[in-house]
Parts: sequence; structure tokens; C-alpha cells
Amino acid sequence: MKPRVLALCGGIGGAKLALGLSHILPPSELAILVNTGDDFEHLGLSVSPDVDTVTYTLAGLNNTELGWGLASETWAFMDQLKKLGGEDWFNLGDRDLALHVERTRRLHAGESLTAITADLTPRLGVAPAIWPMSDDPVRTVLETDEGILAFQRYFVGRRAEPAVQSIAYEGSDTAQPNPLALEALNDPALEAVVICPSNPWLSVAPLLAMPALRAALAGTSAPVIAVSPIVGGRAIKGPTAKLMGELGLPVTAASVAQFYAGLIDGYVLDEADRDLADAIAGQGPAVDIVPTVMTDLASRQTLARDVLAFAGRLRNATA
Ligand code: FO1
Repeated sequence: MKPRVLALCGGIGGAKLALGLSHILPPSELAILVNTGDDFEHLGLSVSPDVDTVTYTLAGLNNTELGWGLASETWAFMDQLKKLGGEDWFNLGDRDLALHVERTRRLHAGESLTAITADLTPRLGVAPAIWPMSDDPVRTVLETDEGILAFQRYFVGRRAEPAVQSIAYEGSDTAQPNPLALEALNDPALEAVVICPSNPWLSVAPLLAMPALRAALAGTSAPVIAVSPIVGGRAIKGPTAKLMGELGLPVTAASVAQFYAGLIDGYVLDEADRDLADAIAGQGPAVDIVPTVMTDLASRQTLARDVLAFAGRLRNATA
């Protein structure tokens, strides 16, 4: 499969733009490369939260209140597990459980996460390709004021409350990025790479930490465009702003552009951050200013169209 557009994303925030892209592109023209640094083994099951959030979102099955899991979920399994004194800090809904059980069975049978995802996602009604960033384990681990915490222990178990000192992406040095993504990035016909407004340090960095993927992104002929997850000095969702403060970074869209320096050709800034445009452009990327806050399907599609139009202008400028 040779997509025209490759989107890079994590879970909730990034999936919104991925959904917008999926509504304006024919399915064969879009592939979504998803963070697996959040993946972990829980209760003997292989859980891939970001792959699942993107899957459920594109299938229209996602739980919009929680931001993760399935809509109209029931929790009998968790209620019973709690009664039995089992581990109840991470919630697996009754219907969501089926995905983890089936994925785990097939992984144990020797199939790759990529192959399993390619088979299961159309069964749930997802048409574009969803590619896990790697079939090898990469695990995000945080050094915090409460010690070293695996990602889900930090994010869900401790609600992202501990102060983060540093972040490691264990296994990223040796993990082989998804070969389909490398092939897409090397294809001269690729028209755009979109870094969705996911948390740069928690959701996008695990992808960039794989040397071969970073090199392929740096070398692709397609314009690479990042959409800022920071608007008016605040994160749209999740602990991005808190984390940036802890890492000693000013909580601005400019800090995110700096994080992507050298990799991106274009940066999409919200209208609220217009005053940062010149400073960011001075660091290298072309800047586009559009409304980036996605409140409904229409705004997801509008942002997707704006990003692809920006990519078109960048392609024409270098042609
Ligand atoms: N997030 C929570 O805040 N609490 C949960 O209990 C939880 C369970 C869960 C189960 C399956 C799944 O696919 C995702 C789940 N998430 C939960 C979301 C997830 O852990 C994080 O949002 C992502 O890893 C960050 O992108």
C-alpha cells in the first residue's frame, strides 16, 4: 500500500486529526503510524492503547466522555475483578477486553502486531491503514519525583501527577520501525507527512527515538508538517503543559516547534498564537495560521483540509 498521506499520532488528541483526514481522503490514500510506547502487558494481556484509541475513533466506536475505550461500554469484568481483590487501577471494559484477548492470542501464536492490526481494524469498520510504529517493543519510562515509572503506571496509575525529570523510550535504539512506514517515507509519490497534535514528548517522541524512522522522516521528499498541540499557552488535552513546565520548557507553541526543529518543513499554529509566527518561522519551518481547536467532526475535517492545503503549497514552493 502506497499512501498519499502519512499521519503520525498518539492517542486522543492526535486521533481527532486522524479522523478528520480519514473523512477527506480515500482510504487507500491515508496511513496512520501510531505510537506503541504506551503499550504494556496487563493481566497477562497485550494492551496497545494508542493503536486502539485510533482504531475506535476511526471506527466511530470511541468513548467520547472517557477519551479512550468504547462507547456504551459496560464494566462487569472490572467490578468482579475488584471484588476478587485483583488489580483495578487500569480499566478494561467488557467489550474492549475482546480486542486485548484476541490480540494477545495472535501475538502468542506468532503473528506481528502490524499483521494483527491490519486484520482486526477492517473488522471494526476502519478503512485506512493503521500501522503500529514498530513490531518490536519500545516502552516509554519516566523518571519522576516518585521514582522510575512505566508509562501506564505514571499516566493512569498516578494520573500523571508525579513531576517528571526525564523520559526514556526503552528499546527505541534497536527497534525496527514499521517497514511499511519506511517504504511510504521513501516513496517520491508521498504528498504529506502530518504530525498530529499529540503530546510531542509522550506520544510522538517514541517514534522519533527510532533512528531509522527519524532518518526516513528527515530524508522524505514529502513536506513534514506538525500541528501544535499547544494553543494560547495551554494544552488542548492531557498533561502536555504540566510536563513541559517540569522539563523546564516555556509552555508555548514555539517550544513544540523547537522540539521538531530539523524535522519539519511546516508548522501549523492556532490563530491565538499568531504573535509567535515570526519567531517560529525564524527557526526554519514555514508557518500556517488556522483554527486548530477541533470541537466536532466539521472542525476535524477543516483542519485536515487546511493541513493538506499547506502541504500542497510547500510542495509547489520546492517544485
Ligand atoms: N486511561 C485512563 O485514564 N484510565 C484507564 O483506566 C484506561 C484504560 C485503558 C484501557 C484500554 C485502552 O486502550 C486505553 C486505556 N486508557 C485509560 C487510555 C490510555 O492508557 C492513555 O490515554 C494513553 O496511553 C495515552 O495516550
